[in-house]
Formats: sequence, structure tokens, C-alpha cells
Amino acid sequence: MSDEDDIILSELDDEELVAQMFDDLYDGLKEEIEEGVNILLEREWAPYDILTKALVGGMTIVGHDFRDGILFVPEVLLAANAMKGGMAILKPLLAETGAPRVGKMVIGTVKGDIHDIGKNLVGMMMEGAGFEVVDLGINNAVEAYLEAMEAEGPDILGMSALLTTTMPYMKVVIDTMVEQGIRDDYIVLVGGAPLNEEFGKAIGADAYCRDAAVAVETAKEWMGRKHNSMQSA
Ligand code: B1M
Repeated sequence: MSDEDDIILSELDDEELVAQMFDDLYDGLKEEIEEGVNILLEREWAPYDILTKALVGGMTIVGHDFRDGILFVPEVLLAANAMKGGMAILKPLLAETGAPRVGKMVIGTVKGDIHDIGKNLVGMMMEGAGFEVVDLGINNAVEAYLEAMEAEGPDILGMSALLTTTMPYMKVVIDTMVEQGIRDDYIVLVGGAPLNEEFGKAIGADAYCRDAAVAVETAKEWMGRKHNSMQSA
């Protein structure tokens, strides 16, 4: 019997439980993460707090040890899977704010990049804020974005990249939009850990979003600008 089996999550206080969830995420224990999320919900934690404090907090530790060569891809995949288990419980709760539809966003991770947790989080938070979200998944070539924009007619295009080698692809998408004369038809928001504001400006995006909460705020702000410019036109 491992030490894990001896721990009864519901008997831990909040601080101990979150610390234990960091360990469980690190060890890729999906069921324990789901149990932890449910216990925090029973204790009336706000879904957004569980997401940011317990899940994203735990994934940050995983990220550091991945960078430092302590964890490897298979272990990180298990951690990601455990995180997704927790996110699946929170998703309907984050989306159920009853907010009126405020706009539509197509979002996807760029070509060559298979990281999707951050993008999924942004999608969840945007839905929670009243946006309709069309998720294109991972590894999207420019054609996939263009087809989706044509078919779905969103207000916003969101692109995610987690690798320094894939983030330049965002410029390929934006440049193609410019070439096709459709760039100004959409609000283009970009995000992902290696990006920054300067990069967002340099590639011609409307804004860089540091995290999911900023993505929601930025999307709302740009939707407001769009309405104002339509009214004054
Ligand atoms: Co990868 N990986 N990974 N990985 N991985 C990173 C990104 C890395 C920083 C780890 C490290 O070295 N510290 C590093 C990149 C280094 C670099 O480019 N400079 C890295 C590497 C090197 C790799 C591989 C190349 C490893 C290898 O194979 N040798 C490989 C590449 C695969 C590929 O994509 N082609 C790889 C693979 C993987 C896994 C498959 C094992 C797994 C992904 C599983 C999955 O996503 N389903 C994985 C993971 C999990 C990570 C880390 C540990 C965690 C990423 C994550 O989910 N964070 C990551 C380390 C890190 O970032 N600290 C790492 C949690 C998430 C909530 O945050 O994604 O930043 P984030 O999203 C935030 C914001 O950035 C923002 O809002 C989100 C929510 O707040 N945001 C947006 C994101 N997208 C947005 C879009 C928007 C707006 C905001 O649009 C409007």
C-alpha cells in the first residue's frame, strides 16, 4: 500500500488539500484530482479559484520540473490528463453564469503545437463570460483557421502557442488574413506562455492575453470597441 492510499482527502483542511492536489497532479492521479475538485466544490470554493489555485498552481510546478529535466513527457502527459479530469468537472460550472451571448470566438492551437490545456481554459472562461466558442483543437494550419472563420463568422480569432518554435506561426496566419483582405474583419487575440505584449504587437495581433481571465476582459473590451465603431459608422 502506498502513502497515497493512506491519505483521506476529505479529512485535510483546505491548505493541506490543495498541497496534496499539487502532489497528486504531479503524480498524474486523475481520480484523486477529481475527488479533490469535488471536495473543494462541496466546501463552496468558487470554480475559478479551484481552477487557478489548485489546478493551474499544480501544473506550474510540473512545468518547472519538466523544464529542469526532472519530469519527462510521459509523466507530464499523465499530469495533463489529471488536470483535464479536474477541468471537466469545472467546465459546466464556469459556463453556467447565465450571461447573455456577447460574441463568438474561434480558437485553436497553432500548427506544430499540441499543447491544449491553456487554450481549453480560455475557451471555458470565454463560454462562462457569455461567448460562443468554436474550438479547433490543436495543430492548426492557416487553412483550418481561414475555413473556420469563413464557416463560423466569429467576432474573434484566438490563437494559442506554447513553444517558441511554433509561436511565429501566428504571424503566418495574420499575414495570410492581411493578404486576403480579411484581417480587419476579426479581432485577433493571441496567448500562450512564451508570448508577450511586444510579440503580439510585432505580429499584428490586436492583443496579447496573459491568461484566461485577461482573455475574457480583453475580448469584452474589443467587442465594446467593435460595437462603438459600428454605431458611429
Ligand atoms: Co510541453 N513544453 N512540450 N508538453 N509543456 C512547455 C510549454 C515548456 C515551457 C516546458 C519547459 O521546458 N519548461 C517547453 C517549451 C519550451 C520553449 O518552447 N521555450 C515544452 C516543450 C519543450 C515540449 C516538447 C517539445 C517536449 C519534447 O517533446 N521534448 C513537446 C512539444 C510537443 C508539441 O507541441 N509539438 C511538449 C509536449 C508536452 C506534453 C504533450 C507532454 C504536454 C501537453 C499536454 C496537453 O496540453 N494536452 C506538455 C505540457 C503539459 C507542458 C507544460 C508543463 C504545461 C503547459 C500547460 O498546460 N500549462 C509547459 C510548461 C509551462 O508552460 N510552464 C510545457 C497550464 C496552462 C493553464 O497554462 O498553457 O500557459 P498555459 O495557458 C495560459 C496562458 O498562457 C494563456 O491562458 C492560459 C490560461 O491561463 N493562454 C492564452 C494560452 N493560450 C491562449 C490563447 C489565447 C489567450 C490566452 O487566445 C486568445
